[in-house]
Order: sequence, then structure tokens, then C-alpha cells
Amino acid sequence: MTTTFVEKLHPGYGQAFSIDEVLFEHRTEHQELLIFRNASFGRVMALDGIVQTTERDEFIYHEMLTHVPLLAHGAARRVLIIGGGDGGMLREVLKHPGVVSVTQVEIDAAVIEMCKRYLPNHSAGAFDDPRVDIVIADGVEYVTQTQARFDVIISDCTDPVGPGEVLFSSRFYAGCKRCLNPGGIFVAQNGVAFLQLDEVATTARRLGPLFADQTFYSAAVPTYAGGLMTFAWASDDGALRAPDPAILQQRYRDSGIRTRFYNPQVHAGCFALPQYILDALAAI
Ligand code: AG3
Repeated sequence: MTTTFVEKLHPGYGQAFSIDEVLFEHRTEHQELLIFRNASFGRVMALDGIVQTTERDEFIYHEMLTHVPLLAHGAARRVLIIGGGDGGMLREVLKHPGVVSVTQVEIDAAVIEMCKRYLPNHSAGAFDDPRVDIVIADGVEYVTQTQARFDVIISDCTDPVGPGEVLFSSRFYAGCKRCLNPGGIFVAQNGVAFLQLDEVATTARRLGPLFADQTFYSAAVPTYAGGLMTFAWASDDGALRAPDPAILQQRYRDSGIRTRFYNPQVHAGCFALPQYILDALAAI
């Protein structure tokens, strides 16, 4: 019998997937974890009833949250991932030959374990890479206390409800600022702006004052229904959001990375924001 998974993240609007096979369903120490198979999106992982990732379109999200900051930086050696238990972000970061270490701080060990088993194509062996250090801990506490420093920090979090809410707090952003090296870049998933415009404004209000330059970039990810997903961007070097196209092209070519969504032209264009987002930012 086929059942239906209905995601209700936004008031009065949702999206539905047929559950063609339940692969895993369990209440972890932190949240309700569900992994199922869907005829068009492949394997789908949801936390607390919200779709986090699917096999079919995960590349868009993971490529855009890794290659944009890493290639804009140009010499990132140490990377911190907050969340990202499915391992997709880790896989993409590790494709950069210049990266010598990646620390991943995930609060829920069960997400990592079950995604390794049921979504193996996401991590594709990344958890076994010797450059990787996995820390099972609260991301806010980690960035507030660690002595480690990073060139790029990626917040691959859930929406600001439940355990992920603290990853949108001023305390978390200040902690990230604290452990970024000079010239470092912070990026974070920031929801679907058309339906979650208040999140864009809230992030700008909290993150903006901590950095010399703060903006958003975007991509359309089908699974995050409702239009463009925005990604928060913060750094103390305003030039990093607009790299020279020839340099970007050169870095992309030198990296040898094969992508399916990202390319230097997409990179150059993704910082152009629709007027309704600019208006919301101007109003704060
Ligand atoms: N991070 C998920 C973002 C969920 C956003 N949902 C939304 N706003 N529709 C996902 C983890 C993937 N590594």
C-alpha cells in the first residue's frame, strides 16, 4: 500500500511525496528521522516531518553551499561543517584538493549512521577520508568554545524550528565569526525566501552587524518547494562576493571538480537577488 508523506513547513501550503517504501523510521534522541523511497526523487530523508534531502536533487544544494564559498576564497585549507549529517556537504568539500582538514559537528549521531546505511550515495565514502574529523556535539557550543580556526564555515542546518533553531541565533553567528581565520567566509542555508522572508530579514539583522560584508545568494532546489532557496553569506572582505570571472574560471578548472549545477557563470549570477528580497533587506 502506498502512503503519502505531506510536508507542512509553511502555513496553508505543503508538498506531498508518495512513500513507495519505508527504509527507516525512528525517533532518535533528538528528532523523528524518516528515510523512504519515492518514485521520482529516489531516497528521501526527513527530520521532524520536513524534507531535508533527496537523492535526485541534493547535488544542487550541496554544490552551491560548498563550491561558491570555497572557490570564492581560493585558498581554503580548513573547513567546518555544522550539521550535514547525510554527508553530502562533506563529499563536495573533500573534492577540493587544497582542503587539508574538515571538521563536521553534527548533534545527532543517528542521522550520520542511518544516512551512511540508507543514503550511501550522499557521503560516497566521505566519512572514511583521513582529512575528516567528526564531532558529535551541539554546534553552538562548539563554535563558542573551540580553539580551532577555519577558512570556510558551512551551516547545513534544518529550518529554525526544533533542534536547529539555535543555528540561527546571534550566539551561533558570533561563535562562527570567532573561529574564522582572516579572509574567512561563513555560509548557511537560509530557507525559501518567498515563503520564509522573515528568516532572511532575521538573519540579516543578526549576522550583518558581525561582519564587514553580509548578503545572500540563491538557487532553486526543487525539494525546497516554493521558489528560490537563499544562502546566507558573511565575510570581512567585501571583494569575495564578486570574484574576477577569469580567476574563478581558472580556480574551477584547476580544481578538476566535475559539477552538475555549479559553474563559474552560475556562481557569478547567484548573488543577484530579486527585488522583493532586496526590499525586505532595505526595510530592516
Ligand atoms: N538542510 C535542509 C534545509 C531544509 C530546508 N527546507 C525548506 N526550507 N523547505 C538539509 C540537509 C542536507 N544536507
